[in-house]
Amino acid sequence: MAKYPEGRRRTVSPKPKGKRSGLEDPSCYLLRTLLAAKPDYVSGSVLAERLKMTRVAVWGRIDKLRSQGLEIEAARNRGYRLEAEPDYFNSHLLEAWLREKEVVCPISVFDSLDSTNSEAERQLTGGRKESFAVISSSQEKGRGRLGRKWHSPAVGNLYLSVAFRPEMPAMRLRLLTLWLGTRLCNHLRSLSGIDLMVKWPNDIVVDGRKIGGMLTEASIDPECVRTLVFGLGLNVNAARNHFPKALKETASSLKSEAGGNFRLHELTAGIIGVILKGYKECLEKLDSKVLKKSWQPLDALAGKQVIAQSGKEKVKGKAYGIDESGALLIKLRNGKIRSHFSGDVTLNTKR
Ligand code: BT5
Repeated sequence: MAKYPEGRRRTVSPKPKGKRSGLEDPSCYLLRTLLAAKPDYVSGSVLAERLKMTRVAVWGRIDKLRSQGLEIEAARNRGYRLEAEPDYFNSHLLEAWLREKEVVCPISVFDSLDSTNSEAERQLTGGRKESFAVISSSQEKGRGRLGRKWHSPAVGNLYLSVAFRPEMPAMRLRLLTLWLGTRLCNHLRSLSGIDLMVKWPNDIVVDGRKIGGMLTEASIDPECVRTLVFGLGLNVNAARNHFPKALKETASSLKSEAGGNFRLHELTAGIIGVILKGYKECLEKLDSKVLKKSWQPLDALAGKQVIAQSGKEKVKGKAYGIDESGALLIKLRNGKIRSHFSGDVTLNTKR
């Protein structure tokens, strides 16, 4: 449970951002009102007036939200206050945070799925047209690249996919993952204070431990990207003992690094905003020089001895940043620079 700070008494409750549209679910508006007042209480009569319902109906809504895991305190003569949010996704609270942050994106929220990327693909195949996001509190078949698994237990982590129909040249795909990697890394650095870095091509790491992984999947026809699913797995509130033995030394979470829980819904709404903005930038105006410049200060491999593997080919040398196509540059012993376009890179510790 991520707690909200303690409150005090205030007579006028601030209103949530923006007007309430007819389409907004009353529970979402109720939560937005509590969030806007944070850390103070909002009286039952103010809620009743704003939601245009009776105090008894407000109480009924609050009770339902409580049964979904939200800790809403009721105090005599003060009203209601959101105390804490659960470590699994609640669609009303996520919607409330998206609206608070003015992020517009339809979202499907699940307790459990095979894979959020697979669900996004199914919805695209089913004809869904506009961009949308899929979130699940856990995944049974979370996947990484090259048929690898993404460990996805229900422990307050983020498993997210955002689907687009971009009509963009296939060449831009590699740039998109790298660009979103830098945008997400910078965003998470500023809100967590952790020195996160990007590891080519799709990892978010700290001191060599992996905190997040990105998986971009697309249908291409023949030069143009038709549908695109950007998947992000981010270890948010997982504790060390939530990782299997094989990942204990190589994986970490925001919570383990920062030493405290993160509010999953607020964090997720911000991340979706960053992905939508970064995607638009990539589609409309991303210049590869700008990408190189953003990548450089975050590059976890820069100047390190690495082994890059693509299929059967192995290349050893010093990582030298990325080129304008997004390929990893490796300086060989003989001084020549090689571009590495796909596959894996590991640190070469035996030299
Ligand atoms: C990735 O693949 O890093 C991309 C992972 C993308 C996962 C998201 S979750 C939402 C969406 N839906 C999906 O089904 N997938 C996406 P790759 O570079 O291949 O790295 C996979 C490797 O990371 C594994 O072989 C493990 O070594 C390691 N790993 C697996 N789970 C991990 C975790 N939770 N934290 C840290 N490392 C992990």
